[in-house]
Amino acid sequence: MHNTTAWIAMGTNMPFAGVSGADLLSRARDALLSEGVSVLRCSGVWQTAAWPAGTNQPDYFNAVIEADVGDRDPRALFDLLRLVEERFGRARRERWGARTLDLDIVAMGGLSGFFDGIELPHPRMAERAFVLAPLAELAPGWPHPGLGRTAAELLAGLPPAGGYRRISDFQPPAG
Ligand code: PH2
Ligand code: MG
Ligand code: MG
Repeated sequence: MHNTTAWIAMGTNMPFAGVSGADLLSRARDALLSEGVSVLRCSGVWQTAAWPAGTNQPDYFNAVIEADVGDRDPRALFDLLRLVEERFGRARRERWGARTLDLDIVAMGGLSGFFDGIELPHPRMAERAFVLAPLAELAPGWPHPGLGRTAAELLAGLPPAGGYRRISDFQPPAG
């Protein structure tokens, strides 16, 4: 598995060390760069209502980055994402609770199945506008290997929902 393209979803709805929202996402992107992940492109930053509806949490800020993860396999990438989450103060309390930083592997190329416990594509990505909207900016034609539909088609097929909007471009990496 060489030069695999991965799409990594980023989300935050709690500040860490006084940093929040789009600033926190760009710092997380810089942390991935410094860990040797070649970030190729970034979606815009989207402000999205917490999902599922009714969880009474602050809005999230979401983005997707496209990266060349070299010869990392899904488990190695997952472990690296965990490490960066922890560095940004991530504590795991409840499932779907508010979080400082969430980094999820959306997909790696066309991989489909379980890889050392990591399911790809992410099992819930196809239902989530907060993943599909930024993904479709970068890779509208990426075909979901299990569903046979592209990112853009999956997004277009979601029930109409408000509650998400693109608020800015991603800031360029810190000099
Ligand atoms: N992440 C979750 C649960 N709910 N809702 C939004 N809008 N954005 C997220 O990133 C998000 C969520 C679990 O990781
Ligand atoms: Mg998540
Ligand atoms: Mg996660």
